[in-house]
Amino acid sequence: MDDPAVLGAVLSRFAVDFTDRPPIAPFGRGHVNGTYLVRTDPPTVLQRINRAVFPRPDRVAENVARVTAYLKEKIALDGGDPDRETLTLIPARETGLPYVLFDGEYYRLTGLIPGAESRETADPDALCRAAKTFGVFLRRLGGFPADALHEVIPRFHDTRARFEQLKAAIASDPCGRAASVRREIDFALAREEGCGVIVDGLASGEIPLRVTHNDTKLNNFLFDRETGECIALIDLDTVMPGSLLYDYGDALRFGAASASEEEADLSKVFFRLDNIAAFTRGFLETLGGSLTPRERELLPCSIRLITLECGIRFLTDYLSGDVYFRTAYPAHNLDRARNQFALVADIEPRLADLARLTD
Ligand code: GN1
Ligand code: MG
Repeated sequence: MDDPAVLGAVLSRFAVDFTDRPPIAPFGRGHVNGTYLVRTDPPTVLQRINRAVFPRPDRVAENVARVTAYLKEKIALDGGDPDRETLTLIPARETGLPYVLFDGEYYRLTGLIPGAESRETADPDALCRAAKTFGVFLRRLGGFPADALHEVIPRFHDTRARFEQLKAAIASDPCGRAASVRREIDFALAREEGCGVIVDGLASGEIPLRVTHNDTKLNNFLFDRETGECIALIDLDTVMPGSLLYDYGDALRFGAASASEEEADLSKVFFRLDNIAAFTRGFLETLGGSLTPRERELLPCSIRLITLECGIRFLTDYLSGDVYFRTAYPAHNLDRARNQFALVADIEPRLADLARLTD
């Protein structure tokens, strides 16, 4: 946890009123930023943006400010509730900027959406609702000018580049861990062929470049605690031009898994086809009409590809000494990589079945 005195001082720089200094406690399950729930009235969420992951946190905050302003207009036009269906950034009191720079670190404050919860697992109905929220999110961003966005992490979902980063980590092996994870390395390297299918499609124009979310794991969706309705897709740090295939696949990588990304008992880790089917139904209902034939064709492969990519990123970070994802124990990233590779192995023989869902 960050120093509470620092967090308190940071909080006082945002345009939020409180009398007694409100309690601040760790919040959520993100692997990257420091996230805190602040008991202001109404409650807010304070985040320290991870500088190692985002070299220009000011640009991350600017992107989020632009995207949320745009979404709020669209939500209002749709007759929705702009305070509930996307994030609301609270500006800094003096500068009006969507972040506070304090002692070299960047912080931002957002309103907590009332009555909402995030989930680590979901049943098919909830996934279908999440898919519709995702489809509406992409549709609302359909006219957003892509050149108004900073590319906060270049080549974020470029699976070929992720393989190169893995190979570099194997070659430099800074922690001497490579020899002990030969099996996982071999699993990944055996799957390099074809890993550029989405990036190549983007380059050739067969797959349209859209403004996408890029981190659609289930716990970035908010559900109404009472009704179970899916309200919003949050964590907008990585909204950048990309392919919706990575978003579709990533939502299922996490949401259709039988167990969490943190599960180390691999006998519990597999894909639930009912979850994949339900999400796909909601997704196609909302967005199906705007997919190109190539996008539709690649939907099943995208689940496998993003899961492989995520496993590769965890393995690369394990080899590199756990410098990117927050870890709770020494083999944490290795366990996460094994978990993702178990999902890949599970889905590979079932890709033909999945093709039937998207025909
Ligand atoms: C990170 O920060 P968080 O937990 O929302 C990562 C995603 C990974 C995810 C794996 C900026 O997301 O790309 O899929 O962990 N975000 C970044 O859980 O790298
Ligand atoms: Mg994120």
